[in-house]
Amino acid sequence: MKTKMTGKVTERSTKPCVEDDRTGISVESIKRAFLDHLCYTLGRFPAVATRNDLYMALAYTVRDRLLHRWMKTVESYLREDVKVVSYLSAEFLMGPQLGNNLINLGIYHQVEQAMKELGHELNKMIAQEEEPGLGNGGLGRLAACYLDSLATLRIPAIGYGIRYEFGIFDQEIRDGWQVEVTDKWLHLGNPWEIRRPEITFQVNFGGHTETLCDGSGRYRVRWLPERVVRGVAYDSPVAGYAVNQANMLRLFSAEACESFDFQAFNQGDYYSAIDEKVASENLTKVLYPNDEPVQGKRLRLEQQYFFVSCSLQDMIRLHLLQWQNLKNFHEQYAIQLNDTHPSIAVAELMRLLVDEHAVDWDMAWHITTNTLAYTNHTLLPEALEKWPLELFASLLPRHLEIIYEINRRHLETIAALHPGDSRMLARMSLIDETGERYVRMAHLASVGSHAINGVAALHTDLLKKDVLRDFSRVFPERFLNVTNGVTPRRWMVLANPKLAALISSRIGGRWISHLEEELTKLEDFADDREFQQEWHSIKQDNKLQLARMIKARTGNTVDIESLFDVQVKRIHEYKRQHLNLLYLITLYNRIKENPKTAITPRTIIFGGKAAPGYFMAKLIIKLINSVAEVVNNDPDVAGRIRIVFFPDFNVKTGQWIYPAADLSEQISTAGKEASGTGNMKFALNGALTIGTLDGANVEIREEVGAENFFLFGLTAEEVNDLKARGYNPRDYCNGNESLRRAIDCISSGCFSRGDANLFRPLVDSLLYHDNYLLFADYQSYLDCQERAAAAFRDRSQWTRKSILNVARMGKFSSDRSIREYCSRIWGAKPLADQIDDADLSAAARL
Ligand code: NBG
Repeated sequence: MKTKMTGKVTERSTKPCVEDDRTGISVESIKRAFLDHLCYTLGRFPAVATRNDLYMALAYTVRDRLLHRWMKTVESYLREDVKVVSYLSAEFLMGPQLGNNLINLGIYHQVEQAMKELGHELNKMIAQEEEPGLGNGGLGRLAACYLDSLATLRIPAIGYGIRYEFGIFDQEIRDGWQVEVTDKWLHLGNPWEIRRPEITFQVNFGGHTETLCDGSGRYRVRWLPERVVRGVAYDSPVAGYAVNQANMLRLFSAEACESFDFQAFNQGDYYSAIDEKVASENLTKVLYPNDEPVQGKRLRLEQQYFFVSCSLQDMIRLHLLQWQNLKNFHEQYAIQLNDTHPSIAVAELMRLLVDEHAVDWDMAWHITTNTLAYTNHTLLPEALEKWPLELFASLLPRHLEIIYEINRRHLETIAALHPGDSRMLARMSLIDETGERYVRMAHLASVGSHAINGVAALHTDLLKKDVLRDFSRVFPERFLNVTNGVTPRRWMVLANPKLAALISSRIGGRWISHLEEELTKLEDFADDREFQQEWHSIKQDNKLQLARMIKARTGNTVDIESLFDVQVKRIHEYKRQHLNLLYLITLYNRIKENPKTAITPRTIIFGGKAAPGYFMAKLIIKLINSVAEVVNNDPDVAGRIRIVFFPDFNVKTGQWIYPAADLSEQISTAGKEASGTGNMKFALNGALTIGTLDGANVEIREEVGAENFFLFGLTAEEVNDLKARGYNPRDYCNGNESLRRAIDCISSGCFSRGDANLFRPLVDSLLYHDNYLLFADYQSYLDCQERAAAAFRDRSQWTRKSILNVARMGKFSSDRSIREYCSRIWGAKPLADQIDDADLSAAARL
C-alpha cells in the first residue's frame, strides 16, 4: 500500500517563489539583473570589469532564471506524484552552458540586445566560458544530450555523476606530438553550480563485516569500514527547450569527514594530520581517460562506488521524504546505468535496502531489478570492466558478500534451466575464474537489471550474438535496442544558427523540438535553386569561420572552395584515422608521379584526443602531423591537398567544426563502433557521410537513402569471416601497388626526415596484425573517396543531397531516443503541467 506523507501543496506555494522583477526576461530586467550581479555578486565596478567578470555576471543572471524554472518544476513533482528518472553516469560532457541556456530559455535575443545596450558583445561573453570537460567523448556527450531531451520532454529527471576537479586534459600539439595539459576548468569559478553543504552522504571503504542478530531476531550484517569519505552535492540546473521545466545535474565531490586528525595534530605531526583530508579529496580529483586498461585502478573503482553510493542514498532520502517506506521505490524511480561504470549500484542498492533499511532479501531484489536498467556502449573486449577479486574485497568487502549471494542464486536459476551445462555456468558467472579471479561488471549489471540495451540496431544485434550471448538466451525479454540521438538545440540551433534560421524560414520553428515530424518538410526544397543557393552560402560562411579558427590555431591557410573532409573523434585504431591517411598518402603519391593529375581540391581536417597511455594512438597523431608537414609544403601539391590537425577537439570546438564539414568520415571497422554520435551531428549539419556499415551509420544510410551516402568496406559479418579464414595483411599489401607504395613511404622515412624507425611500430602492426583490417578495406575506401570527389564537383547535386540528408535525419534527435527509453524501459511520463504561453512564444522567436 502506498502511503504518501506530504500533504497537498497549497495554492500559495505553487506561485513563483521569487518576484518577477528578479527573474524577468525583458531587456530592461536583464540589464538591471546583470549590473546587480556585477556589483553585488562579483564586487566589480563596470568600468574595470574583465571579460570574465562580464561572463560571470551574465551567467548568474541566466542562472536566476533557470532556478526560477527549476523551483516550479520541483513543485510540480510534489503535486503530481511522478516517477523520476535517475541517469547514473561517470561522465557528463555538458559543453559550455551560457549559449545553450539562452536558447532553451528563449531569451537569446533579449540578452543580446541588453548586452549591446550596455556596450558588450554577447558572442565574446559566450566564448569566454571554459569547457567543462567532465567526459571522454561519445558516452559522456550522450548523457548531456539526454539531459537536454529529458528536460525538453518534461520528464522528471536527475543526472547523477562526479564533480571532477580536473576533467579531460587539454590537448596541445608540439612538434607534431600530443602534449597533455591539465584542464583547469574551475580556476575562474563555475557560476552554474550550487554547492549544497547540507546534502552530504557518507561513503565507506575497506574494513570488514560482522554479523549480528537484531532486536526482532533477524540476521543482520554490519560493515565496519576502515575509511569514511563524505560526498557533497553540487547542483546545476538543466533547462528544457521552450518549456517551463528545468531538471538538475547533481555531481558529488569528495571531502574528508574531519578536516584534521586531531590526535596526530596534537602530537605535532601536521602532515599526517592532513593526510586523510588529502586522500579523501583525491577521490574526485581527476577523470580517467578511456582507452587505457582500467584493470587494477583502485581509485577508479573508488570513484565509481563513491558516486553510486551518494546517488542511491540521495534517492532513498528523497523517497522517504514522501513515502513511509521503500516498498514502492521502483515505482517512483527508474535508474539507468550508463555503461558498467555505475554497475556497482546493483550491490549497493541491495546493501542499502537489506543492511540499512531492513528490507528482506527477496523484496530488496525485486525492488533492485525493477529499478535498474543497463545500457551497454561497447563491444571491445578490452573495454569491458572487470575488477580483480582481491582489490574488490579490500575496498568493498560487504559488496563482495552480496555479489556472491546474488551469484549463487543466479547460477541456481541457470542450472535449473540448463541442467548439466557447467561451461555455461562458468561463462555466465559474475566471477571470472578462468585465471586470476575477477568480478565481471557487465554480468553484474545484466543480472541486476530488468532491461539491457545497445545503442544502435547493429550493436544490439552483436551484443546479443556475442558479448552477452548467454544472457540474451536466458533472458531474451530483457534485451532491446535504443539507437542514440543528439540534441538539435546544441548541435543545430546553437552551433549553426544561420542554417537553423534558414530552415525555420521555410518550415517554421517547430522542428527544434519535433525533429522527426517536421524536418522531412525540407525535402520539398531540395530542388529549389534559390534555397540551394542559400544553403550553399551558409555552408561557405561556416567554412570561412572555421578557416579563420584554423589559421589562428594552427597557422594553416585553407581554401574554402575545397572539399572540407573531416574526421573528428577520439583517436583509436578501430576508428581508423590511419586508413584516411593511407588514402591521403596515395593521393600525394599520385601527384608526385604526375603533378598535373586532376584531383578535387580537399582540406582534410583531423581532430581528437588520444588517451595519454595509448602509444599507438599518439603515434597516429604524430603521423597525421608529419604527413601534413610534407604534403602542405610541397610545391607540386599546389594547395590541392591540405591536411590540418585541429588541436583540442571538444564540445566547444566541435560546435565550429561540424557545421563547416562537407564530408564526414565514419570509417571504423564494421562491428567495432557501437553507435557513434558525431556521425549524426555532421549529417544534421549538412555533411554527407563516407562510411562503413557500422554502428548507427547503418541506420543513417537507411534514412537518408543509399544514393546520398558513400558506402565502402566489409560488413561486420564479412570481417568475422575473413578473420576466421585467417587474414594475412601482407597479401593485401603485396597485391596492391598503391597500398604498398603508401606503406613503403611511411616506413622508409618520407614523413620522418628519413628516420625509418619512428613509425615502425605502426607499420609493423599493420603488416603483421592489422587487427582493424585497414588493408582489406583500403581499395574499397579509395574507390569510394573518388566517387565522393566526383560528386562534390557538381555543386547543385551535392547541395541537393546535403538538403535531403538533413531532411531525413529527424530520427536521430535525442528526443526520439528519450521517448523510447521512457516508454520501453522507464515507464516515465511527462509532467502534466502546461507551460506559460509567454515563455513558449519567447522561445519560438528564435
Ligand atoms: C561509446 C561508443 C560510441 C557511442 C557512445 C555513446 C564508450 C564506452 N562507448 O560508439 O564507442 O556512440 O559510446 O553510446 O565510450
